[in-house]
Amino acid sequence: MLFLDHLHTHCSRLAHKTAIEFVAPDSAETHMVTYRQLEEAIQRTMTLLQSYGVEAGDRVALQLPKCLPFLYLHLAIMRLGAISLPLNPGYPPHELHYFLEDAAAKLFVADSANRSAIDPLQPTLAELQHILYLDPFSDQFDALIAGRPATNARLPANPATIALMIYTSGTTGRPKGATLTHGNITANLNSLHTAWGWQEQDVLLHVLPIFHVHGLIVALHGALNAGATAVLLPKFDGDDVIDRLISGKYSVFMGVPTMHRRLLDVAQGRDVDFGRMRLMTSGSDRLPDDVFQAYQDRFGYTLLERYGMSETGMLISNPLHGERRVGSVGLPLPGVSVRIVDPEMEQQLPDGTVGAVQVKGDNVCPGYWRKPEKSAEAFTPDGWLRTGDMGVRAPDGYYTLKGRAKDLIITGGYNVYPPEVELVLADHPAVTASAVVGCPDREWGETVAACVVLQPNSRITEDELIAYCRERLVHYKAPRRVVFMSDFPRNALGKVQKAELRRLLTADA
Ligand code: MCA
Repeated sequence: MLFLDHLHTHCSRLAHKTAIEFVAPDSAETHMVTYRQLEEAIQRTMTLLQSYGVEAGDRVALQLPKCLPFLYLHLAIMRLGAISLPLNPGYPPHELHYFLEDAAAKLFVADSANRSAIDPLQPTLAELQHILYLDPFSDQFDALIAGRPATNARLPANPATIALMIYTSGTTGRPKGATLTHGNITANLNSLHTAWGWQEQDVLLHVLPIFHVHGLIVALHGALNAGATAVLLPKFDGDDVIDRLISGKYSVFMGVPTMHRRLLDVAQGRDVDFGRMRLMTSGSDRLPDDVFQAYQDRFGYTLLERYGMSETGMLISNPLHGERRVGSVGLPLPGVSVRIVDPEMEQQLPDGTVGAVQVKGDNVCPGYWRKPEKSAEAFTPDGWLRTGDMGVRAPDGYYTLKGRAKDLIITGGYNVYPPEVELVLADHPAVTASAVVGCPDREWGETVAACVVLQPNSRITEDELIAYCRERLVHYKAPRRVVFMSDFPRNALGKVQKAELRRLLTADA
C-alpha cells in the first residue's frame, strides 16, 4: 500500500488521535490536528489546488516556513498526482528563479512577507500561472479552505508517479531536481518502519526543516506512516529541546550532528536523563566520534547514526537493537543493496577496501527532472546509483564512509556544492577566479571558504564579497571567509588543488 493510502486509512481508524501538534513561532500557542482533521484539511486543500488548475503531473513549488499550510499543501499536491517541490524559505530571488524555471512550476505558494521580492519574477517565468501568497501563521489558510467542498479524489495508484522533487547540486552545473516517486517514498518509509521499530504510540519531537528528505520524509512522514504523533517546533532551540527530551512526553528525536553538539553544550551542568527516549538518530553529515562518545558519557544514550541521500531517502543505518558502532553508518536497510566498487573500473571490491559506494533499491529515484544526460551519468549501465561517497564494508557487514569522491561541503547538515558558489563569484566584476572549499569546524562540521584571485587593480574587501554572495545565495552557501590569493596551487595539468587549499586554510585558521 502506498504511503498516502496508508495515511488515508489512519485518518479513519485513528480519527480522534493527534497527528500533529504544531508549536507556533514566538508563542506558546500549540495547534492540535487529529488524523481526521488532517484528512479533511488535505481534501479541502485538494479542491483549493484544483481551483488553481493543478492537475496530475504539475509542479507546485512551496516556499513557506515550517507551518501547517505547508503540510496540507504538500500532502494534497501529492494526492492529486501532482509534484510537490518544497524550497528553502531562505532562497533569495536569484536562486528561486532558477528552481521555478527549471521545474516549470505551474503554481508557486509563497510567504506574503516576500511578495515584493517575488512579484518581479513572475513575468520572466513563462510556465508559472499563479502565485498564491500566504500568511503562514495566521488563520488565512483555514479561511481559504474552510468553505470548500472536500474531495475524496482517488489517490495516485501508480507507484511510478513522481510525488516529490528535491533539488540537489552536483560537481558541475546548476542544481537538478531529484524526482522521488510514490513508490520510492513508500519503499523507504516501509524500510525505516521496520528497521527503527516505529510504533503508533511514538511521539516525535520534530525540529528539522521540512524542505529536505530528512525532516520531511524520514521524520515527518515516518511518524504519519506509523500513525504516531509529530510535535513540530518552528526551529531548533537547544535549551527548549533538552527540556522536552527529558519531559517524558517524547520517544523519537532526529537531528544533525550540529544539533547534537549544541545539545551537549547547553546541557552542561544539568542533570539529563533521556529515559523515555526510544530512538535518537543522527544524520545528514558524519557524526563526530567525540559527539557519539559524549552522548554516551553525559546522557547515557548511544546515538543511532544513519546515511542517506535526497535521491534515495535512507540507505544504511545502525541497528535499533544490536551494536551502534562509532564512526560507522551501520548496515543496509531492508530492501537496499549496497556495494563498494573500484572508482575507475566499477568492479566490486573485497571487504576492508575503500571504494565508491553504489546503491540499488525501490527507494532509489529514477533520475533528475528533465535532465536525461545527468540521470544517465548517475547510474551504472546495470542500474546502480553512484552516490559520490567513498566507503568501506567490514566483514560483519557494517559500512563506514571514507570521504567523498565528489566536491561537496556539508555545513550544519546542508550540502553546498562549490561550483554553485564559484558561479556566483565569477559574475562579480572584480573576480578573476575562485575556488571554494570546506574548512573543518567544530560546530558546523565544515564552513564555506572562498579563495579568490582578483582582477588587476580591483579593490574589494572580504566583507563586501561575502555580502555580495549573501544577496544571491541562501545563507549557508555564502562563504564565511574569503581569502585573496595571487593564484591557486595547481597540479601539472593546471587543475586547482583543492586539498592543498583546504590544508592551507586550515593551517591558517
Ligand atoms: C544556520 N547558519 C548556518 C547554517 N544554519 N551556517 C552554515 N551552515 C548551516 N547549516 C547560519 C545562520 O545563517 C546564522 O548566520 C548563523 O549560522 C547562526 O544561526 P542559528 O540561528 O544559530 O542557526 P540555526 O537556525 O539554529 O540553524 C542551525 C541548524 C540548521 C539548526 C543546525 O542549520 C539546520 O536545521 N540544519 C539541518 C539541515 C538539514 O535538515 N539537512 C538535511 C538535508 P548569521 O548570524 O551570519 O546570519 S540532507 C538530507 O535530507 C539527506 C537525505 C540526509 O541524509 O539527511
